[in-house]
Amino acid sequence: MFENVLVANRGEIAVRVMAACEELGIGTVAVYSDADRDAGHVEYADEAYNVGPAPASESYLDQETIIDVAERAGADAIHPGYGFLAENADFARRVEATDGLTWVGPPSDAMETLGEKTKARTAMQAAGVPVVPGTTEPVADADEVRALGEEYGYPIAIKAEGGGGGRGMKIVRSEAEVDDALESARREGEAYFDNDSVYVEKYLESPKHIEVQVLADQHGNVRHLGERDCSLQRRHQKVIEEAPSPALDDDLRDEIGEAARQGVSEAGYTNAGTVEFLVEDGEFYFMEVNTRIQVEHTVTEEVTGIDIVRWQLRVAAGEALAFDQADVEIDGHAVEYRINAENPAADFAPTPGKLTTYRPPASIGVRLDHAVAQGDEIGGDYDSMIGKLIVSGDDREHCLERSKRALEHFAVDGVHTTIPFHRLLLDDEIFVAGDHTTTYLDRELENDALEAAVDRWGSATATDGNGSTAATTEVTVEVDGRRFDVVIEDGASRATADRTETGAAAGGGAAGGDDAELAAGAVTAEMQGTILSVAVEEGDEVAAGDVLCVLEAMKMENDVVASTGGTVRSVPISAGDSVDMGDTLVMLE
Ligand code: MV4
Repeated sequence: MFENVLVANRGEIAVRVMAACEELGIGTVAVYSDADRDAGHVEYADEAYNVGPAPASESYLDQETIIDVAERAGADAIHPGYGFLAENADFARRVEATDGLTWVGPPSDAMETLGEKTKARTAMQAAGVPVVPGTTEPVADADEVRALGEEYGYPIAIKAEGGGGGRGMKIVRSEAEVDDALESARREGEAYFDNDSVYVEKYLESPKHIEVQVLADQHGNVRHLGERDCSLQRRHQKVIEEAPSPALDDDLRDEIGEAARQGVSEAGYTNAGTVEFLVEDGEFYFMEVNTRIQVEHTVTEEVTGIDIVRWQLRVAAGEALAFDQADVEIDGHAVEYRINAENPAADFAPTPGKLTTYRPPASIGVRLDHAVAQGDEIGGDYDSMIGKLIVSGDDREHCLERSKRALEHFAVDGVHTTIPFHRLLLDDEIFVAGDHTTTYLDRELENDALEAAVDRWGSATATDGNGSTAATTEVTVEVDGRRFDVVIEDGASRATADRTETGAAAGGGAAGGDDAELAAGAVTAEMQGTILSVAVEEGDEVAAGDVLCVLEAMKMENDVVASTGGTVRSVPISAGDSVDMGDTLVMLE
């Protein structure tokens, strides 16, 4: 086994790899950029080396410096994590060629073959794995594309050979669209990948994205660890992944797993990898191979009990896989939620900032892979991931119940996060039923719903993207021995509520939204409850202190009163309505 492993990555995956090293008694070497001096992975490692300025191209992607550091630190292996240099066959080759260093990943030759789309298609087809009907050679001109459209039937997809993540892919629905689509696929291929070669496939309208985890050693043993369903994507970004897939039956599951195993086996692959498929109408088609550990490997670990990163290290060191295919059992269900510093209500724009509150959930069924702590700064130099929440349960339904609990108890302030988005999805019929496909979010997700989710469940103090924050102070008060959490708007005029316990006098409580809403005159509910009565209607003139409505919450009747005078513009609630904290009760102007 290795004695000292350099982890050429940052964030949660660097810590995940170091955790596996630590358990195997291996020393750990971190690399970091100027922007990451205080990062979690640096603190976690036994030793750490600065490899350059914040831009990844000058630090985490600097091949020469990273290999120099490995030699200087006396490392005997490099683990690349995901992203950065993980799928760079040239870098793998350089590591392989350096005396005393081992690449913790597949052989560079296998990375090269499987990393290129048409080569991978050819290799898989040769191994008997079904691929989407299409060409394995680039197409010459529009006439050839039209002939293929005739052969497969429209729609077809024109894809850039170097493509990925949806870039350089054009959907063609009729013969008339061929010329324009071909031209733009070539243009994008040239712009993004320096390669204007394109090929053609039959286009599947609404497939599931299913991927199979494989592990292979250097003794010819290849095992698959079942599938993950990554169909829930937004603009080609995965947001939620799960294992097993709610869309496969056991027969299809075995068939896909076996196809993946066979495919990589014939490509001379070793270490961990993922074979991606599209699945539609009970048929599966090979898409591509990811020659690295993936973000979502965690859900497979949870349902198989197999530590994939530990095995990456063991097989790279020459050990044989110690389990047979028949030993791999899928037990229960796991879902991974990517917790990103992004504002779901603003097109998921990243919102860098300081984690003023960071209190993740714990208890049964919860795993958290992260490398941050309260008080840390989420910078803008790398991806926006704060961490990954992985929830396990006996079955999917149980897992989703636990997920609701875990997400409710995930407190983050200072930055926006994807937590409100996840909570919204857990109330979404299609997702809960497992009926979503890869096109679901982009077609069906409405911004109104996202805005409401962020209002309801988002950070009250997140920077709004313009650098300003809605300042609030939270205090806890006891009223007749009962605790209440009260949010006070700093420096803003505020709506207040007089709280009257049924039959007896009491006091305290406040209502209000954020500063922007107050400026616009929204009086919002301070807590979840039921509207008992509404005292005003549109057009009424009210004075400061007038009762607007009565909200029953926690067995108390709360008078919601106007903090300033004005005209009632709208009353979106009526008696009997249930409202959530933050919901608008009355609009004043
Ligand atoms: C497809 C497809 C349907 N038919 N190819 C998008 C990114 C690239 N890696 C492959 N992609 C697709 N290729 C054919 N022949 C649908 C997609 C696709 C998709 C695939 C996986 C996950 C999410 C997706 C979202 C939209 C489209």
